Amino acid sequence: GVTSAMDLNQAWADLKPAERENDPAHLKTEILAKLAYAVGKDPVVANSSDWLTATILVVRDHIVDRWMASTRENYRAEKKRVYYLSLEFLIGRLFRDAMNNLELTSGITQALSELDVDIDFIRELEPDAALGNGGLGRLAACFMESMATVGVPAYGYGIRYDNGLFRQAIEDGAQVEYPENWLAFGDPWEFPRREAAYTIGFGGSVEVTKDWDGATTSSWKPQETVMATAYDTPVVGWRGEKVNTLRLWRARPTSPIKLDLFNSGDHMGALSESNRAKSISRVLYPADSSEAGQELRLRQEFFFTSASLQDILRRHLQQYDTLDNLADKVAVQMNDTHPALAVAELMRLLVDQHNLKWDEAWTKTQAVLSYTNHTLLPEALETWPVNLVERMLPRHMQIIYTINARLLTDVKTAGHSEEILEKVSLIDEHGGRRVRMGNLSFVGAHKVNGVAGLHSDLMKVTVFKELHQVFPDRITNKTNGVTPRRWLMQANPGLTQLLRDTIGDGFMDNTEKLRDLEPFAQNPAFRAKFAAVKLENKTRLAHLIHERTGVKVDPTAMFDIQVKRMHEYKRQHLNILETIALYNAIRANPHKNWAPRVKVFAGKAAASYWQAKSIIRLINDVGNVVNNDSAVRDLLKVVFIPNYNVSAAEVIMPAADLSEQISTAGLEASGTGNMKFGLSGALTIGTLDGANVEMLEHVGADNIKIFGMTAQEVEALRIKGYNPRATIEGIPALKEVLDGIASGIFSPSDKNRYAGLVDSLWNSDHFLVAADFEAYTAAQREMDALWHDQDAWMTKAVLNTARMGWFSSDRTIREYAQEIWNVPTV
Ligand code: GL9
Repeated sequence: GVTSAMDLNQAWADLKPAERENDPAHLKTEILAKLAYAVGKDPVVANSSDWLTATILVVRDHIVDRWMASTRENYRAEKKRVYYLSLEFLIGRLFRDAMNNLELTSGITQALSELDVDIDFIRELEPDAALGNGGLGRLAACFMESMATVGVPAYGYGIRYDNGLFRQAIEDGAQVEYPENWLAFGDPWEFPRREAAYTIGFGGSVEVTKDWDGATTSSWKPQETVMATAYDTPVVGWRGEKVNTLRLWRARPTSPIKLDLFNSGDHMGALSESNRAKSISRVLYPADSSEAGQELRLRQEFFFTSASLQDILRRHLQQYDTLDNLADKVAVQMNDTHPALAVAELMRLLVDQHNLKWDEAWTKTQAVLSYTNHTLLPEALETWPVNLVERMLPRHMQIIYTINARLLTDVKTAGHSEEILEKVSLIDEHGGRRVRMGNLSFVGAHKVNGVAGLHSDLMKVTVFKELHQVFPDRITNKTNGVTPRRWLMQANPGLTQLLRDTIGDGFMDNTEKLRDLEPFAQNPAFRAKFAAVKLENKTRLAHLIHERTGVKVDPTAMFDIQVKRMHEYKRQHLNILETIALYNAIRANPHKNWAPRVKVFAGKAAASYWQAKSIIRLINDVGNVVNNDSAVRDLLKVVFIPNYNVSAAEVIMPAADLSEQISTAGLEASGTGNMKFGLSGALTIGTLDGANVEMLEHVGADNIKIFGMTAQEVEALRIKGYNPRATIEGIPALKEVLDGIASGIFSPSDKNRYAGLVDSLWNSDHFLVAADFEAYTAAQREMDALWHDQDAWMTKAVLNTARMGWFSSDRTIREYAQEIWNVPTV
């Protein structure tokens, strides 16, 4: 009989992914069909972008069937859903990721090659979706992929920024920012959802009505409204078993143009309201661990939080028709305090719109919400002026006051002191009243987590000391992880193949199986293959470096790499100062047995962060001098790769011999680059900070170089009083470096260029660069010695790969699922 399209689709979806057609001939037909009917091009005239779009649409079709099946199954089985609210999703490119997870890579590569299309060439044409700043946003992207992989039904909710993180260029050695435009030619992955649209209010007043029994109902009458409309991107898990949704909101005006104004000749006025609405989803704030402060940022935060919660309640009510079981079916994770208004907004929706009693609403709110803290840096802890919140969100401010009044009463009743009361309060009363978003998140959540063991411990004695005393069971640790699909299988195909040939495919489904590699660390033949893969990856990076900076580097030298956002606490300046000291030492003693090194840096600085920009410029200026000094020959090269992003990281991580993780102890909450490097067999030189502490536990002290002050020692030194001047005077090599910089050796045309940077080290050195300088130098010389024993180096490198399996984000997500969300995993 006749087989319907539905039946065919069903048959297709029922097949196991491994059995599914990865047949090049079939895929070729599909690609040609897309090229003609979706892109509108004849193969004869199609350009590379056309082929990429056509191929992406084919891959997308393969995802869609599984996406619908997943969604249908979650609904049918009445599964609890997890909602990950994040202002940032740093997803990067999706083509290779989706293809890999569907196991279509070989088929598509072959199909394209038969069509005379080079997959590696068109792959690079996909824009890198940079809807995030750094670690926090990339973590959200890894989590989305892992939630799909371990079978947690999940939605990511965020903002569909027109412009992601700025593009960084280096001009004359300095960072210059250019707007980024990832949507210029549309996004083939996304599905606009016209039907999913919500009204978001701002400003106005609160109306109170008295019911017949004297109870009051509050109702917010916003003065301004904007529309949030949804764009969905499917997120496919490993082996294509489950597909979740990333739902990003775009801001649109409720009325696109005021026609009366337009007709009366006020063309600008007619559009101003529309522009005000659209500006909410216009651009990602390029603020790295620092407070954005502006009103537009608070509007963004409320906009996506409110749209997401309205969507969540709508979906829940449509399925269950009651809110009684809300906490059994819904878990909402607040990624940092950016969605902290969820506490007040969920209360408002439950109490004002769904008529729940306060206590019942509060119980549900706490049971649904949980909060992840990502930093202890005081400047990054969000607070908003009470008068701003009052003006923009009058009803939310009332709710926050009520939560606070009840909180303070409870805490007082429990016998806590005035001093504790003042610290747990949601309002900071010092110097202009402000709402503490961290406290609001903590109080509204049933669990609060840090992102590495040390970080979670420090939370209990610093930012949340008093709240932890009052609620001792609330803080828990969830050490970060990274997805091995992107950071091992896709970024490092050479190593992946070697691993499969050596220990079989088990590690691809469970990275703990990488442990099977341990015995091979002692096997010279295996080490040689491992070293060959590393060399191939370094050669690839050497090409990228040459292409982007014009500098030629030798792939057989040690690749010593520090890539991450530019920030004083991460201490790129410690690295470059030590590099200059090494340069001085090589010049003084050119024929010593130095280990040839390529020092690689990359990372963006917030546009207004002068000190960070100054460090970028110094790195470039130093590179200019060192790379052109024939006296150092090829013993030292210094390069700064412009425009660090996810795609660059995919080339950089697998090519490192040495990974720099040298933050002032106690300040890097976790770090995740450290894990990506380690997985690809880089040795780490680092402080006992963030997840480095746990990396030490997993790889063993012989296989990681830890140096410098501990977090405790840092604190003790600060209490005792740190004297940078005396410290620098006591380290002649460091003094020589600083004097050299100050005298303009690296900036002959502008001798004062680094006065600010150098002075701040002499006078305050808040991040203890001088205090750790000697320990860092000694650790680096140990790495030199080890480099000369390549067998010993490679043994440690192999053991790093073998023992990094625990740092898979699958493990992290399983922990969240079990201990915070109460959802099963597969
Ligand atoms: C960060 C921390 O600084 C990192 O140590 C941590 O690994 C990540 C993810 O938990 O979160 N917090 C933070 O604000 N950023 C982080 O990277 N900053 C950016 O994302 C730029």
